[in-house]
Amino acid sequence: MRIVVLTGAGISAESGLTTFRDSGGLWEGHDPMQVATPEAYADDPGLVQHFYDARRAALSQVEPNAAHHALVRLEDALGDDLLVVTQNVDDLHERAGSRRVHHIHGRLRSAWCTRCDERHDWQGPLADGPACPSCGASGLRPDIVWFGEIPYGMDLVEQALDACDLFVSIGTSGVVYPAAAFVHWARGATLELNLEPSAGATDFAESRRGPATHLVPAWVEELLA
Ligand code: BV8
Repeated sequence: MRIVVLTGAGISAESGLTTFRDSGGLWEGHDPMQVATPEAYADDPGLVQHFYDARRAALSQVEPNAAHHALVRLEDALGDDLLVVTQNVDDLHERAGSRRVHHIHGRLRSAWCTRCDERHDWQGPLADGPACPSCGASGLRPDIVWFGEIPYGMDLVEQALDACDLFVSIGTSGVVYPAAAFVHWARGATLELNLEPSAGATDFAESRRGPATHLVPAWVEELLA
């Protein structure tokens, strides 16, 4: 069975990473148009860099949870028949052991040079304008897809959704496109695992409610039984 799993901030919530739209979420403290658009970066790069430096630093305070680990067990069983497509910019899937993970909205622990277009794994801050390891210029921006920018690897995602037997959406509110449209692009069966109904809940053949650390291990055990 070929499965595509889409994850959102909800799968990392129980690891201690704030989601965007839930109460006390990231977008309560920050206007996304002020910190997550190329225009915002042009207007006030310092504000944007500090926003992402803080989130990058927070990654060392958290660990993958039972939902991330359950998807690793599923990958061990399905191999290349499983693809995890994540909207998340954290690295908890990889730190749990997932190998086939595609970040459509980029990664916090990566810096992108706006001068030489090279990308570099990056752990520390960017606000102090460090030199690019390739070209030496101080033009490094967060390797994040902002609103108005094209998500990464959409061809790969479209092909996987067109060929899948099952599409599963975990921990996402379904309000940001094109990710929110994947349920319509998926050829196979569709299942949503979420704490609350997402904006596209009625588009799924089946929806289960609850925390990811309960729903995902139970679903994986059921599938592998
Ligand atoms: C593009 C990186 C062209 C940054 C992000 C008008 C109509 C339709 C679309 C548009 C429009 N105007 C503009 C657009 C396009 C825009 C868009 O969709 N805007 C929205 C706001 C209307 N999209 C874009 O600009 C995209 N680019 O369209 O380019 C194109 C199109 C097609 C093909 C090629 C090119 C680029 C969007 C990417 C922006 N960057 N992230 C950063 O991280 O700072 S988006 C960001 O928000 C996330 O990555 C994610 O994608 C999105 C939503 O977040 P979620 O992950 O869903 O988190 P949220 O907090 O919202 O929800 C959490 C959910 O989890 C909830 O449902 C909750 O119930 C659940 N939950 C909570 N705890 C748990 C849980 N579930 C289980 N267990 C728990 N414990």
